[in-house]
Amino acid sequence: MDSPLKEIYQGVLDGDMTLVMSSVQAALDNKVTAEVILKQGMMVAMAEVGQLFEDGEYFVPELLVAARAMQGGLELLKPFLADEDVEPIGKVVTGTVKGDLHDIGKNLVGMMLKGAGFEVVDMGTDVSSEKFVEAVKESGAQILAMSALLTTTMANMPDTIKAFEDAGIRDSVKIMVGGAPVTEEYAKKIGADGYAPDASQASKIALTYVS
Ligand code: B1M
Repeated sequence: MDSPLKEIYQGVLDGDMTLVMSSVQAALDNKVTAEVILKQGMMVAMAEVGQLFEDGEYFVPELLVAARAMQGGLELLKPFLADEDVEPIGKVVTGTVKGDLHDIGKNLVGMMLKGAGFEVVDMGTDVSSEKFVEAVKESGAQILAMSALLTTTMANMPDTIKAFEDAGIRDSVKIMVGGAPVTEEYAKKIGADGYAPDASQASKIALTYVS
């Protein structure tokens, strides 16, 4: 790993936002692409943070500072991933399902969707089925992209799909799902229209819904 990437990795692992931000800037200055910084620096580090948590070496405070450090780095990458100055080709409502506070992956999905030309209505985290329905109705979005990071909260995805059916608007919106515990098989089982394993796939699939 090159030096700025090593520092980004170490910074996320240590929850050192200052180090992450300065090394992301250094990598960008050295013409390292946002994609490489993200995939080879930050995401590898976050996977390691998750492993250390599973092994009982890290606890929730370490997860929190690692997440804060990663968000700091992402802010610097945002202009390279999301283009805010283009006429939107469609509207997507994004959000993390009820009971779930993880938002880094969902934010990345939002950035890539913006980069692909979509307007994004971000509902944040811990979003109830009713709120998702309301947001799609109010915004007129063609697509809903839901995220879940916990095996316990992914069960709120089918509940949300049912809420769209109950509201009589299921056929007017494409529903995509994603997040670490979510699989293609699960997406099919719950009646979602699409599944994306990562943010760039999510934007590619969303494009097929508006073309
Ligand atoms: Co939590 N956490 N966490 N956590 N956390 C996980 C998810 C966990 C796997 C860690 C572990 O045990 N190894 C585990 C879940 C186990 C399970 O359910 N099977 C876990 C746990 C247990 C918990 C708590 C219960 C811990 C506790 O309190 N005892 C608690 C739950 C709180 C809650 O939500 N109610 C908790 C809390 C937290 C923090 C708040 C401290 C923090 C989140 C901060 C934040 O997000 N602002 C946190 C973190 C940081 C993690 C890990 C370490 C990292 C998650 C992350 O940001 N990854 C995580 C371990 C891991 O994932 N390895 C873990 C980076 C991100 C870029 O990846 O979100 O997967 P990801 O997104 C990917 C894809 O999944 C996809 O695209 C992205 C990449 O391009 N994607 C989508 C995501 N959403 C999509 C939506 C789409 C499409 C694609 O729509 C179409």
